[in-house]
Amino acid sequence: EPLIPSETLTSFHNFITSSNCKTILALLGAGLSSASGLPTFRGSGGYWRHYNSIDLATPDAFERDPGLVWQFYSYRRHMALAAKPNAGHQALAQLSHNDKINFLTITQNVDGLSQRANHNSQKLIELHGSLFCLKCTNFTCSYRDPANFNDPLTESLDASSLVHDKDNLEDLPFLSDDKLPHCPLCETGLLRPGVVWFGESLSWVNVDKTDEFMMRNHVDLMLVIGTSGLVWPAASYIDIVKNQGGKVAVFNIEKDDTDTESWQFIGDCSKTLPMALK
Ligand code: BJW
Repeated sequence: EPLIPSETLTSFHNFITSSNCKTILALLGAGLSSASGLPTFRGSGGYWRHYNSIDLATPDAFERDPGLVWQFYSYRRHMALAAKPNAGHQALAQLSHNDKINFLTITQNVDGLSQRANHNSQKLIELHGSLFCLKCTNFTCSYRDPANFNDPLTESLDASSLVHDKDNLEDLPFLSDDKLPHCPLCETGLLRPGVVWFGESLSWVNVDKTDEFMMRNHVDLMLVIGTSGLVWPAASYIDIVKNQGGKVAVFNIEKDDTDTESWQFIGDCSKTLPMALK
């Protein structure tokens, strides 16, 4: 059990239940799903086999070796489908159904675990897309499948052989394009995961929805959950809230010594979130 000082819990409870706390924005990162067994991006868990996850999450990597990147994402789809939402996802989902609070969750996670915890879908933005969305890479084709849960996607992408073992230096099989999923609409384009890679634009619909929420409401409280806060523009929302005088509560397994937050809940957020939101 994480040890949260009782003053922290009390002052947080007092604020969140007060009439000064009408609007809450939550920003989620990989740390929230780590208690569900899914690896984070940075730190010791950030490797898939001997590849750095960050290096595989780029358009360059896909262009260079789509078979390798597809094997990485097939493994991630398989793992996410096998994982279960944890008590942290559930506590947030519960908050999302509280009609007395103006609430929005921006998740950077692509694993679908918030949805499966029954988070209010009107109040959930998947800023970095979804593992279960497929898009055609052909610029002239608009094909998009927002919810494809097939596992495996093709015979060659059977994830049961794609283990997460950072010491595994054994080469993966090279997969030529004909072994990878193709677009059913244009029939020529390779499909790709519908996630946002580095250097790519986020969906304007998602960015606009977030901006609108922040413009229309004064965010009284922001919950920053299991994220390193390094990736833009997700991280910029924290500064916007701070600059507007909103309070920030950070839920992270690591202590932030440069802390200027209103509250810091140090520990596994699948435990600290339910304690704080109880
Ligand atoms: C626990 C825990 C437990 C562990 N309990 N805690 C301006 C300034 C600087 C840079 C840029 C800039 N503009 C653009 C850039 C470039 C780039 C960027 O931000 N680079 C920085 C790294 C410097 N940004 C982009 O390229 C973005 N695109 C863009 O800006 O386009 C312009 C545009 C903007 C707006 C509209 C239109 C156009 C795109 C960024 C896409 C990021 N994509 C990825 C991959 C997604 C697909 C996939 O999943 O494979 O998203 S990268 C990766 O990082 C993934 C994550 O969502 C994201 C954030 O990581 P996260 O979630 O924070 O995870 P970790 O591992 O970093 O941290 C885990 C945390 O949890 C740690 O703190 C742990 O301590 C903690 N933890 N266990 C509580 N149990």
